[in-house]
Amino acid sequence: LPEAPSARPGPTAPVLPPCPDSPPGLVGRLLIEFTSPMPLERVQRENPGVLLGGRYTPPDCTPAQTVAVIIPFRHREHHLRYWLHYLHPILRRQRLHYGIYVINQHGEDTFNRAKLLNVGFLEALKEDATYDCFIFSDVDLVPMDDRNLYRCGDQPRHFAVAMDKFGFRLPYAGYFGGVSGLSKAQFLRINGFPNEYWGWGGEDDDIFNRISLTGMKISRPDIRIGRYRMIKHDRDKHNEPNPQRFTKIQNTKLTMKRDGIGSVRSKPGAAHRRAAARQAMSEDSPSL
Ligand code: UDH
Repeated sequence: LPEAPSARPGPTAPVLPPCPDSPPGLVGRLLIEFTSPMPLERVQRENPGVLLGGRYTPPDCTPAQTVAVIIPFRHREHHLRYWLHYLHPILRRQRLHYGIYVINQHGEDTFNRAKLLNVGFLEALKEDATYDCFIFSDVDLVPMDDRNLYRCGDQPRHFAVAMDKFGFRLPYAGYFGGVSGLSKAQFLRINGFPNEYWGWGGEDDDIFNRISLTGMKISRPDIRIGRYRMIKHDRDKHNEPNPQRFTKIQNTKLTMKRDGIGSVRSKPGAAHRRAAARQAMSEDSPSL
């Protein structure tokens, strides 16, 4: 892939008009299927405008936001190929200025989805400090309608409201799993995501609690538009249901101040990331 140019146009670059609020080239409902294998070469060939690092900028307008899409990941290469195949064209039609960050958990310890998402937030900002919208997406979820716009608003956004595996409806009113989006300020306001949910389940409810406890409300697309196909899979190894999840989600109010983006520990560069988190928090969130 070609290398990404610097994030901002140089002084001689023409000033492009703002991208329209409703992108004109959307097609609506999409046919999504996962039958034939998806070679990465095909994804690359069909998305020539996408630059190294999975980055894209519309050629003809200036988007209002810079969007980092963060994917928690381990051993799901063939899901990732489908995801890239479907999502790049959708995000392009939505006229987004975006970058994709696949955050791989190294080794075979118990999976920790929310902590990977925290790491993704910090890694994306380390690469480009202008990111102001963060979309957190499971690797096996593909939107069935490109009018489900991957952008941030004045409240945290839940995108995956109608998944095929839940019969195209919300499984419960407070569901915030699958695909969600927060602006940088919203993310920092809730001290990011919890780092202490090991194994499957509960972390999305903890995030929902954080949002409610800080006085924000979830925004969602219409159920006819927020439809998703999930790539079928068996339960992964080393991601067994977390038996502590029920007790932990009772305690978000107590834990969210000490456990979050301000306390992520990972290798390498953990100290650097903590410094970046502290700096980001002091710039955007004086209340935390
Ligand atoms: N993930 C990985 N690798 C893993 C575990 C999880 O990449 O080993 C990521 C991936 O992005 C995935 C997300 O974390 O989409 C959420 O994990 P999940 O897909 O296991 O969660 P979900 O609730 O599935 O979708 C639960 C298990 C379903 C078993 C169904 C058996 N028929």
